[in-house]
Amino acid sequence: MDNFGLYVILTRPAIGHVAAAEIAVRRGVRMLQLREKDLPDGELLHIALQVREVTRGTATRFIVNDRPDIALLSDADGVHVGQGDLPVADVRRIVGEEMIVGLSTHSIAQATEAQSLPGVDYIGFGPVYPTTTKAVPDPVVGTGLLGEVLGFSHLPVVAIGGLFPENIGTVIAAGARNPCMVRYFMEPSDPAEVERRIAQIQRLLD
Ligand code: TZP
Ligand code: MG
Repeated sequence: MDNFGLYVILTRPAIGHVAAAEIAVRRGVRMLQLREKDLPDGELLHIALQVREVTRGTATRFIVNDRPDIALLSDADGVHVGQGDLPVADVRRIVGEEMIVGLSTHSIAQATEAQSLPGVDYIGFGPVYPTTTKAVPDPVVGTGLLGEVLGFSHLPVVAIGGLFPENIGTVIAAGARNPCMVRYFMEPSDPAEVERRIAQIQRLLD
């Protein structure tokens, strides 16, 4: 698939999932992931269905983290898995050929392996900088390794981890076209501020 620009992840948005999804759609965000690891399954599915309705028929593709079952049940556009989740080949057996499948990678070896894994549409690479969003983060990769991966990857690369306005310039300078920020977008309790922050980063990617 082609580069898609800013990748937004919904994790405990202070303004709520629906409001945050509505802003992403309004801003033309192309990739929107629901990533909630601590919710009961029924609640997760309920939110996924809501985000699906907000994004349906828009330019915003809806991706579910970790859970091919929830992705299928909510009619999502894709599913994103990590190194400790079901292998991509088995994810594909569940979701079929049409769904987008993303894979998190955290080292040159993993990013290299992902290039030749059938069924991977894009990769995540990080954490670029230290993050508190992940319970047990992998070692920081830094912009040096990110630049290497961007140099050889034929798949879009989502640069993630510890990105804020203060350091986003370093990943853009390394060649990143699809950065992702979780805390920066999810923490404001004012919807207008969330929208301002998304627009601010989008402008840097134009
Ligand atoms: N994968 C690698 S770092 C990360 C994930 C899901 C969390 C990034 O969150 P933040 O708040 O942008 O550092
Ligand atoms: Mg996962």
